[in-house]
Amino acid sequence: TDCIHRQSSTAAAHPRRYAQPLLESCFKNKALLSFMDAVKNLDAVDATTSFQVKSFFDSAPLLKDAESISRKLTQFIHQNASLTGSKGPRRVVCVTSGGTTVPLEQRCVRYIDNFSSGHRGATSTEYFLKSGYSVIFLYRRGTCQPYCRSLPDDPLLECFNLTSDSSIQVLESHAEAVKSAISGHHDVVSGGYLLKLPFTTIFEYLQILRLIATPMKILGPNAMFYLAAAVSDFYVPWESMAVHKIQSASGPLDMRLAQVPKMLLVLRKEWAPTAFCVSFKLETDKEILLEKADTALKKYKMHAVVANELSTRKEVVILVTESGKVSVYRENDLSVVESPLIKLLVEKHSTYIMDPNA
Ligand code: 9Z3
Repeated sequence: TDCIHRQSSTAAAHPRRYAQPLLESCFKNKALLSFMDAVKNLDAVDATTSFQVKSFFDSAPLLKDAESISRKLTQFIHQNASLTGSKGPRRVVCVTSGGTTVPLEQRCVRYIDNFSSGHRGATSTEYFLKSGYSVIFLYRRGTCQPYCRSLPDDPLLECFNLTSDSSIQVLESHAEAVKSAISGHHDVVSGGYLLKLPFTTIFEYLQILRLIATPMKILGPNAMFYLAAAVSDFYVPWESMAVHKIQSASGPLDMRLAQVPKMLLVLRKEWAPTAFCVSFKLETDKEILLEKADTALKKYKMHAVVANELSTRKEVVILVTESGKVSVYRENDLSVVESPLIKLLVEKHSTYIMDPNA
């Protein structure tokens, strides 16, 4: 491209003499050719996004335990891919849950966070498992876990008691919740149907998501991505981040955040081209919610987008697909909106599996 820039300014001054050689050198330039290929294929990830995605991963801090995560994933996916139930091969869904943090210092003392409790991801995981899916639960450390919804915030201190002979007793008031948490969790973990992978930062989240997508490819259309995590839109690139704790003595903090590259289209087109992909759209202004969800559906080629508003997210969500918009409500105060939502998505996934190219 340097060469093209240099030649194009000279060529601008002498158009006839330089036009032909300039064109030839353009077509010999591999970067330009691959850019033109990308432009020809409008469905593909554009060159700018590809470049931003590459820079994001190249400069991200190395993922600790990448090898052991990959090993666990390969084993989990191969084991589940060999299972067949009454409805055909076992389906596997990657559920992402909770919010990503954005560190402000490499030796991190401070970070930017968001509100997400992980309730949506944890509850959805339970309903996917109930529907016969195996689940890779990619969750933010410390957020809500599957089967723990009915437990108090501090289960150890609030559910259990020490008796006079030093044995542990479950308080009667929490006995049912503890029993169902233990048995629900035990069944799916011992059956090999649930794999939990934790993340904290945006760097860990996106690196693990990419690691998950690669072995998921062998599942073809039986794979699903259900992206409920609240992912940071802005971050501090690792190489421009302060190494040590930022000092307050230096005065007010002036900081420029870069945009996190939009990975949804990359996931859909490159990492997991045959999987059924569901993303979430969150807004606080309901006037723009549906328009934004529609844009996400088209721009990132999602199979479905779940639109939700911050204040009503536990009561209603709107499922946006190419065939229209459906409002999904929880049945009553004791039920959860994830129950009808997952039922609907499982139906859509079944239709997709029958004809992925429809
Ligand atoms: C969601 O919209 C989830 O439903 C919530 C769930 C985060 C609202 P909780 O964890 O809340 O149960 O407390 N997740 C996606 C949010 C998001 O970051 N979406 C991006 C966007 O809106 C697209 S990936 O731009």
